[in-house]
Amino acid sequence: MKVLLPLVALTAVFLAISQGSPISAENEKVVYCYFESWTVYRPGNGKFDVENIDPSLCTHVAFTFLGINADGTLNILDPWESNPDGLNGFERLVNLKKENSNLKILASLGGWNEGSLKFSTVVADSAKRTNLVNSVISFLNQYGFDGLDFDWEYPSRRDSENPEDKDNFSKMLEELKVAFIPRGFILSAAVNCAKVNVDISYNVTLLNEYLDYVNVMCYDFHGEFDNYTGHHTLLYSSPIDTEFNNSEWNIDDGIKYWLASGMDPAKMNFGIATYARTFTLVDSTKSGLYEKISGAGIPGPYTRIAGVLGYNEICELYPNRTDIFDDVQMVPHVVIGNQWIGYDNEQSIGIKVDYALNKSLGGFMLWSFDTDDFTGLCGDGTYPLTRIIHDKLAQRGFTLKKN
Ligand SMILES: *[C@@H]1O[C@H](CO)[C@@H](O)[C@H](O)[C@H]1NC(C)=O
Ligand SMILES: *[C@@H]1O[C@H](CO)[C@@H](O)[C@H](O)[C@H]1NC(C)=O
Ligand SMILES: *[C@@H]1O[C@H](CO)[C@@H](O)[C@H](O)[C@H]1NC(C)=O
Ligand SMILES: *[C@@H]1O[C@H](CO)[C@@H](O)[C@H](O)[C@H]1NC(C)=O
Ligand SMILES: *[C@@H]1O[C@H](CO)[C@@H](O)[C@H](O)[C@H]1NC(C)=O
Ligand SMILES: CC(=O)N[C@H]1CO[C@H](CO)[C@@H](O)[C@@H]1O
Repeated sequence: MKVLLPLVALTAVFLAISQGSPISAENEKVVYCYFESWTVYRPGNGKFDVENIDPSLCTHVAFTFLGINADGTLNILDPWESNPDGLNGFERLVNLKKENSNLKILASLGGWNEGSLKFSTVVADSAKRTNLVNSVISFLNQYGFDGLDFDWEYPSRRDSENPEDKDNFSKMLEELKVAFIPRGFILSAAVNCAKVNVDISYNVTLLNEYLDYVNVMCYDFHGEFDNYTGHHTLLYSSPIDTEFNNSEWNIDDGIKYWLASGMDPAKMNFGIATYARTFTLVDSTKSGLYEKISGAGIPGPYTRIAGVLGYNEICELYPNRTDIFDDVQMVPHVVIGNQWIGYDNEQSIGIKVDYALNKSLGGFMLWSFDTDDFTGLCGDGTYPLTRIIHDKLAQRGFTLKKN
């Protein structure tokens, strides 16, 4: 297989496919759902498996995560969950297409735990890049997936501060795209939302050229990794953010910067979080923003990670909670004893959906639908948060993208 086409040929291929371009019609929107494969090991009501996915609620489902080996080949991180001699997760996932022929199934490579350095090493080396392209193509063909989602967190950051990551990542995506075009595979990436991080990690012009979608991770702005309370999905900054020199540390500034940098709005999926970031307050009577914390909030029964709670855990643990809605940041939090819980409810998701539609974005990404109330135990039906997206789309005259 010849991977490296000259640029002229690449341009010609792009022109040739512009007719069947993956970009949605104006009134069609994407709902791109991430499936966290490790949720099959969650206990009790939190256990989420492939069959819990409602394929009618998504246009795309991405399996998370595949890893990467030092030579650039793919690494199946949990062969027991994925393979036919175990739980056969890949095949069962692809079988969802039988229930919704419009559904596309992608495999997501990377994620937080895979780190940054391994990717930095692979994309810097032409032979390793070729290994990755070949390994991805053979994986997609073998399991019947429709494409790859590249989730490198993050080029030129964390355990790799190599400034060349950014350009090498573009090169990697170009080579994947060239190999994908004749095969009809989809190429997306999950990207950081924060304005100050965009130029460090991404050449937006080139990402816009090579990617079918960018899934903008509009979350994790604050968390127990700070030493104070803050909302992780704040849409806008409030005056106190300005006081703490965080006036551009919010979703709105990030989305506007992606757009100003040249990303086609039709390719952007606005990331909606169905989980909270939580804190333990030093003094439960001091529960505003930027108040002292002693650490992460207590873990939930299903996600079992300090500092995080799924919406399903919040609504089950605290059915009588009172949301405190910040009318400037446009997000709710609850305070229960010394626990400070910043999350999204039906109101704040509705506002975010309107925001994204007002900006003509191509659709929405969900991280993740296994922490929505997928069982409907909390009394608002199954997937109450995900359904807000669908209700809003219908109200405003949009339909789901036809793949
Ligand atoms: C992106 O890459 C192109 C082509 O290499 C280059 O001309 C441009 O300056 C780069 N932009 C940024 C912001 O790095
Ligand atoms: C914000 O930045 C200004 C100017 O650099 C500095 O004087 C001030 O201490 C900073 N405030 C906080 C809360 O960090
Ligand atoms: C957090 O840490 C910074 C730097 O050590 C300090 O200036 C600030 O006062 C701390 N904030 C809180 C709320 O404890
Ligand atoms: C929530 O309120 C209902 C109705 O008032 C009550 O029956 C229930 O015990 C409360 N649940 C909790 C966990 O406080
Ligand atoms: C979206 O646009 C409508 C109509 O202009 C406006 O009323 C609404 O406030 C906007 N919402 C957001 C979140 O931008
Ligand atoms: C294709 C490309 O841009 N390759 C560069 C990747 O990074 C290394 C250094 O880490 C450069 O030497 C390459 O030119």
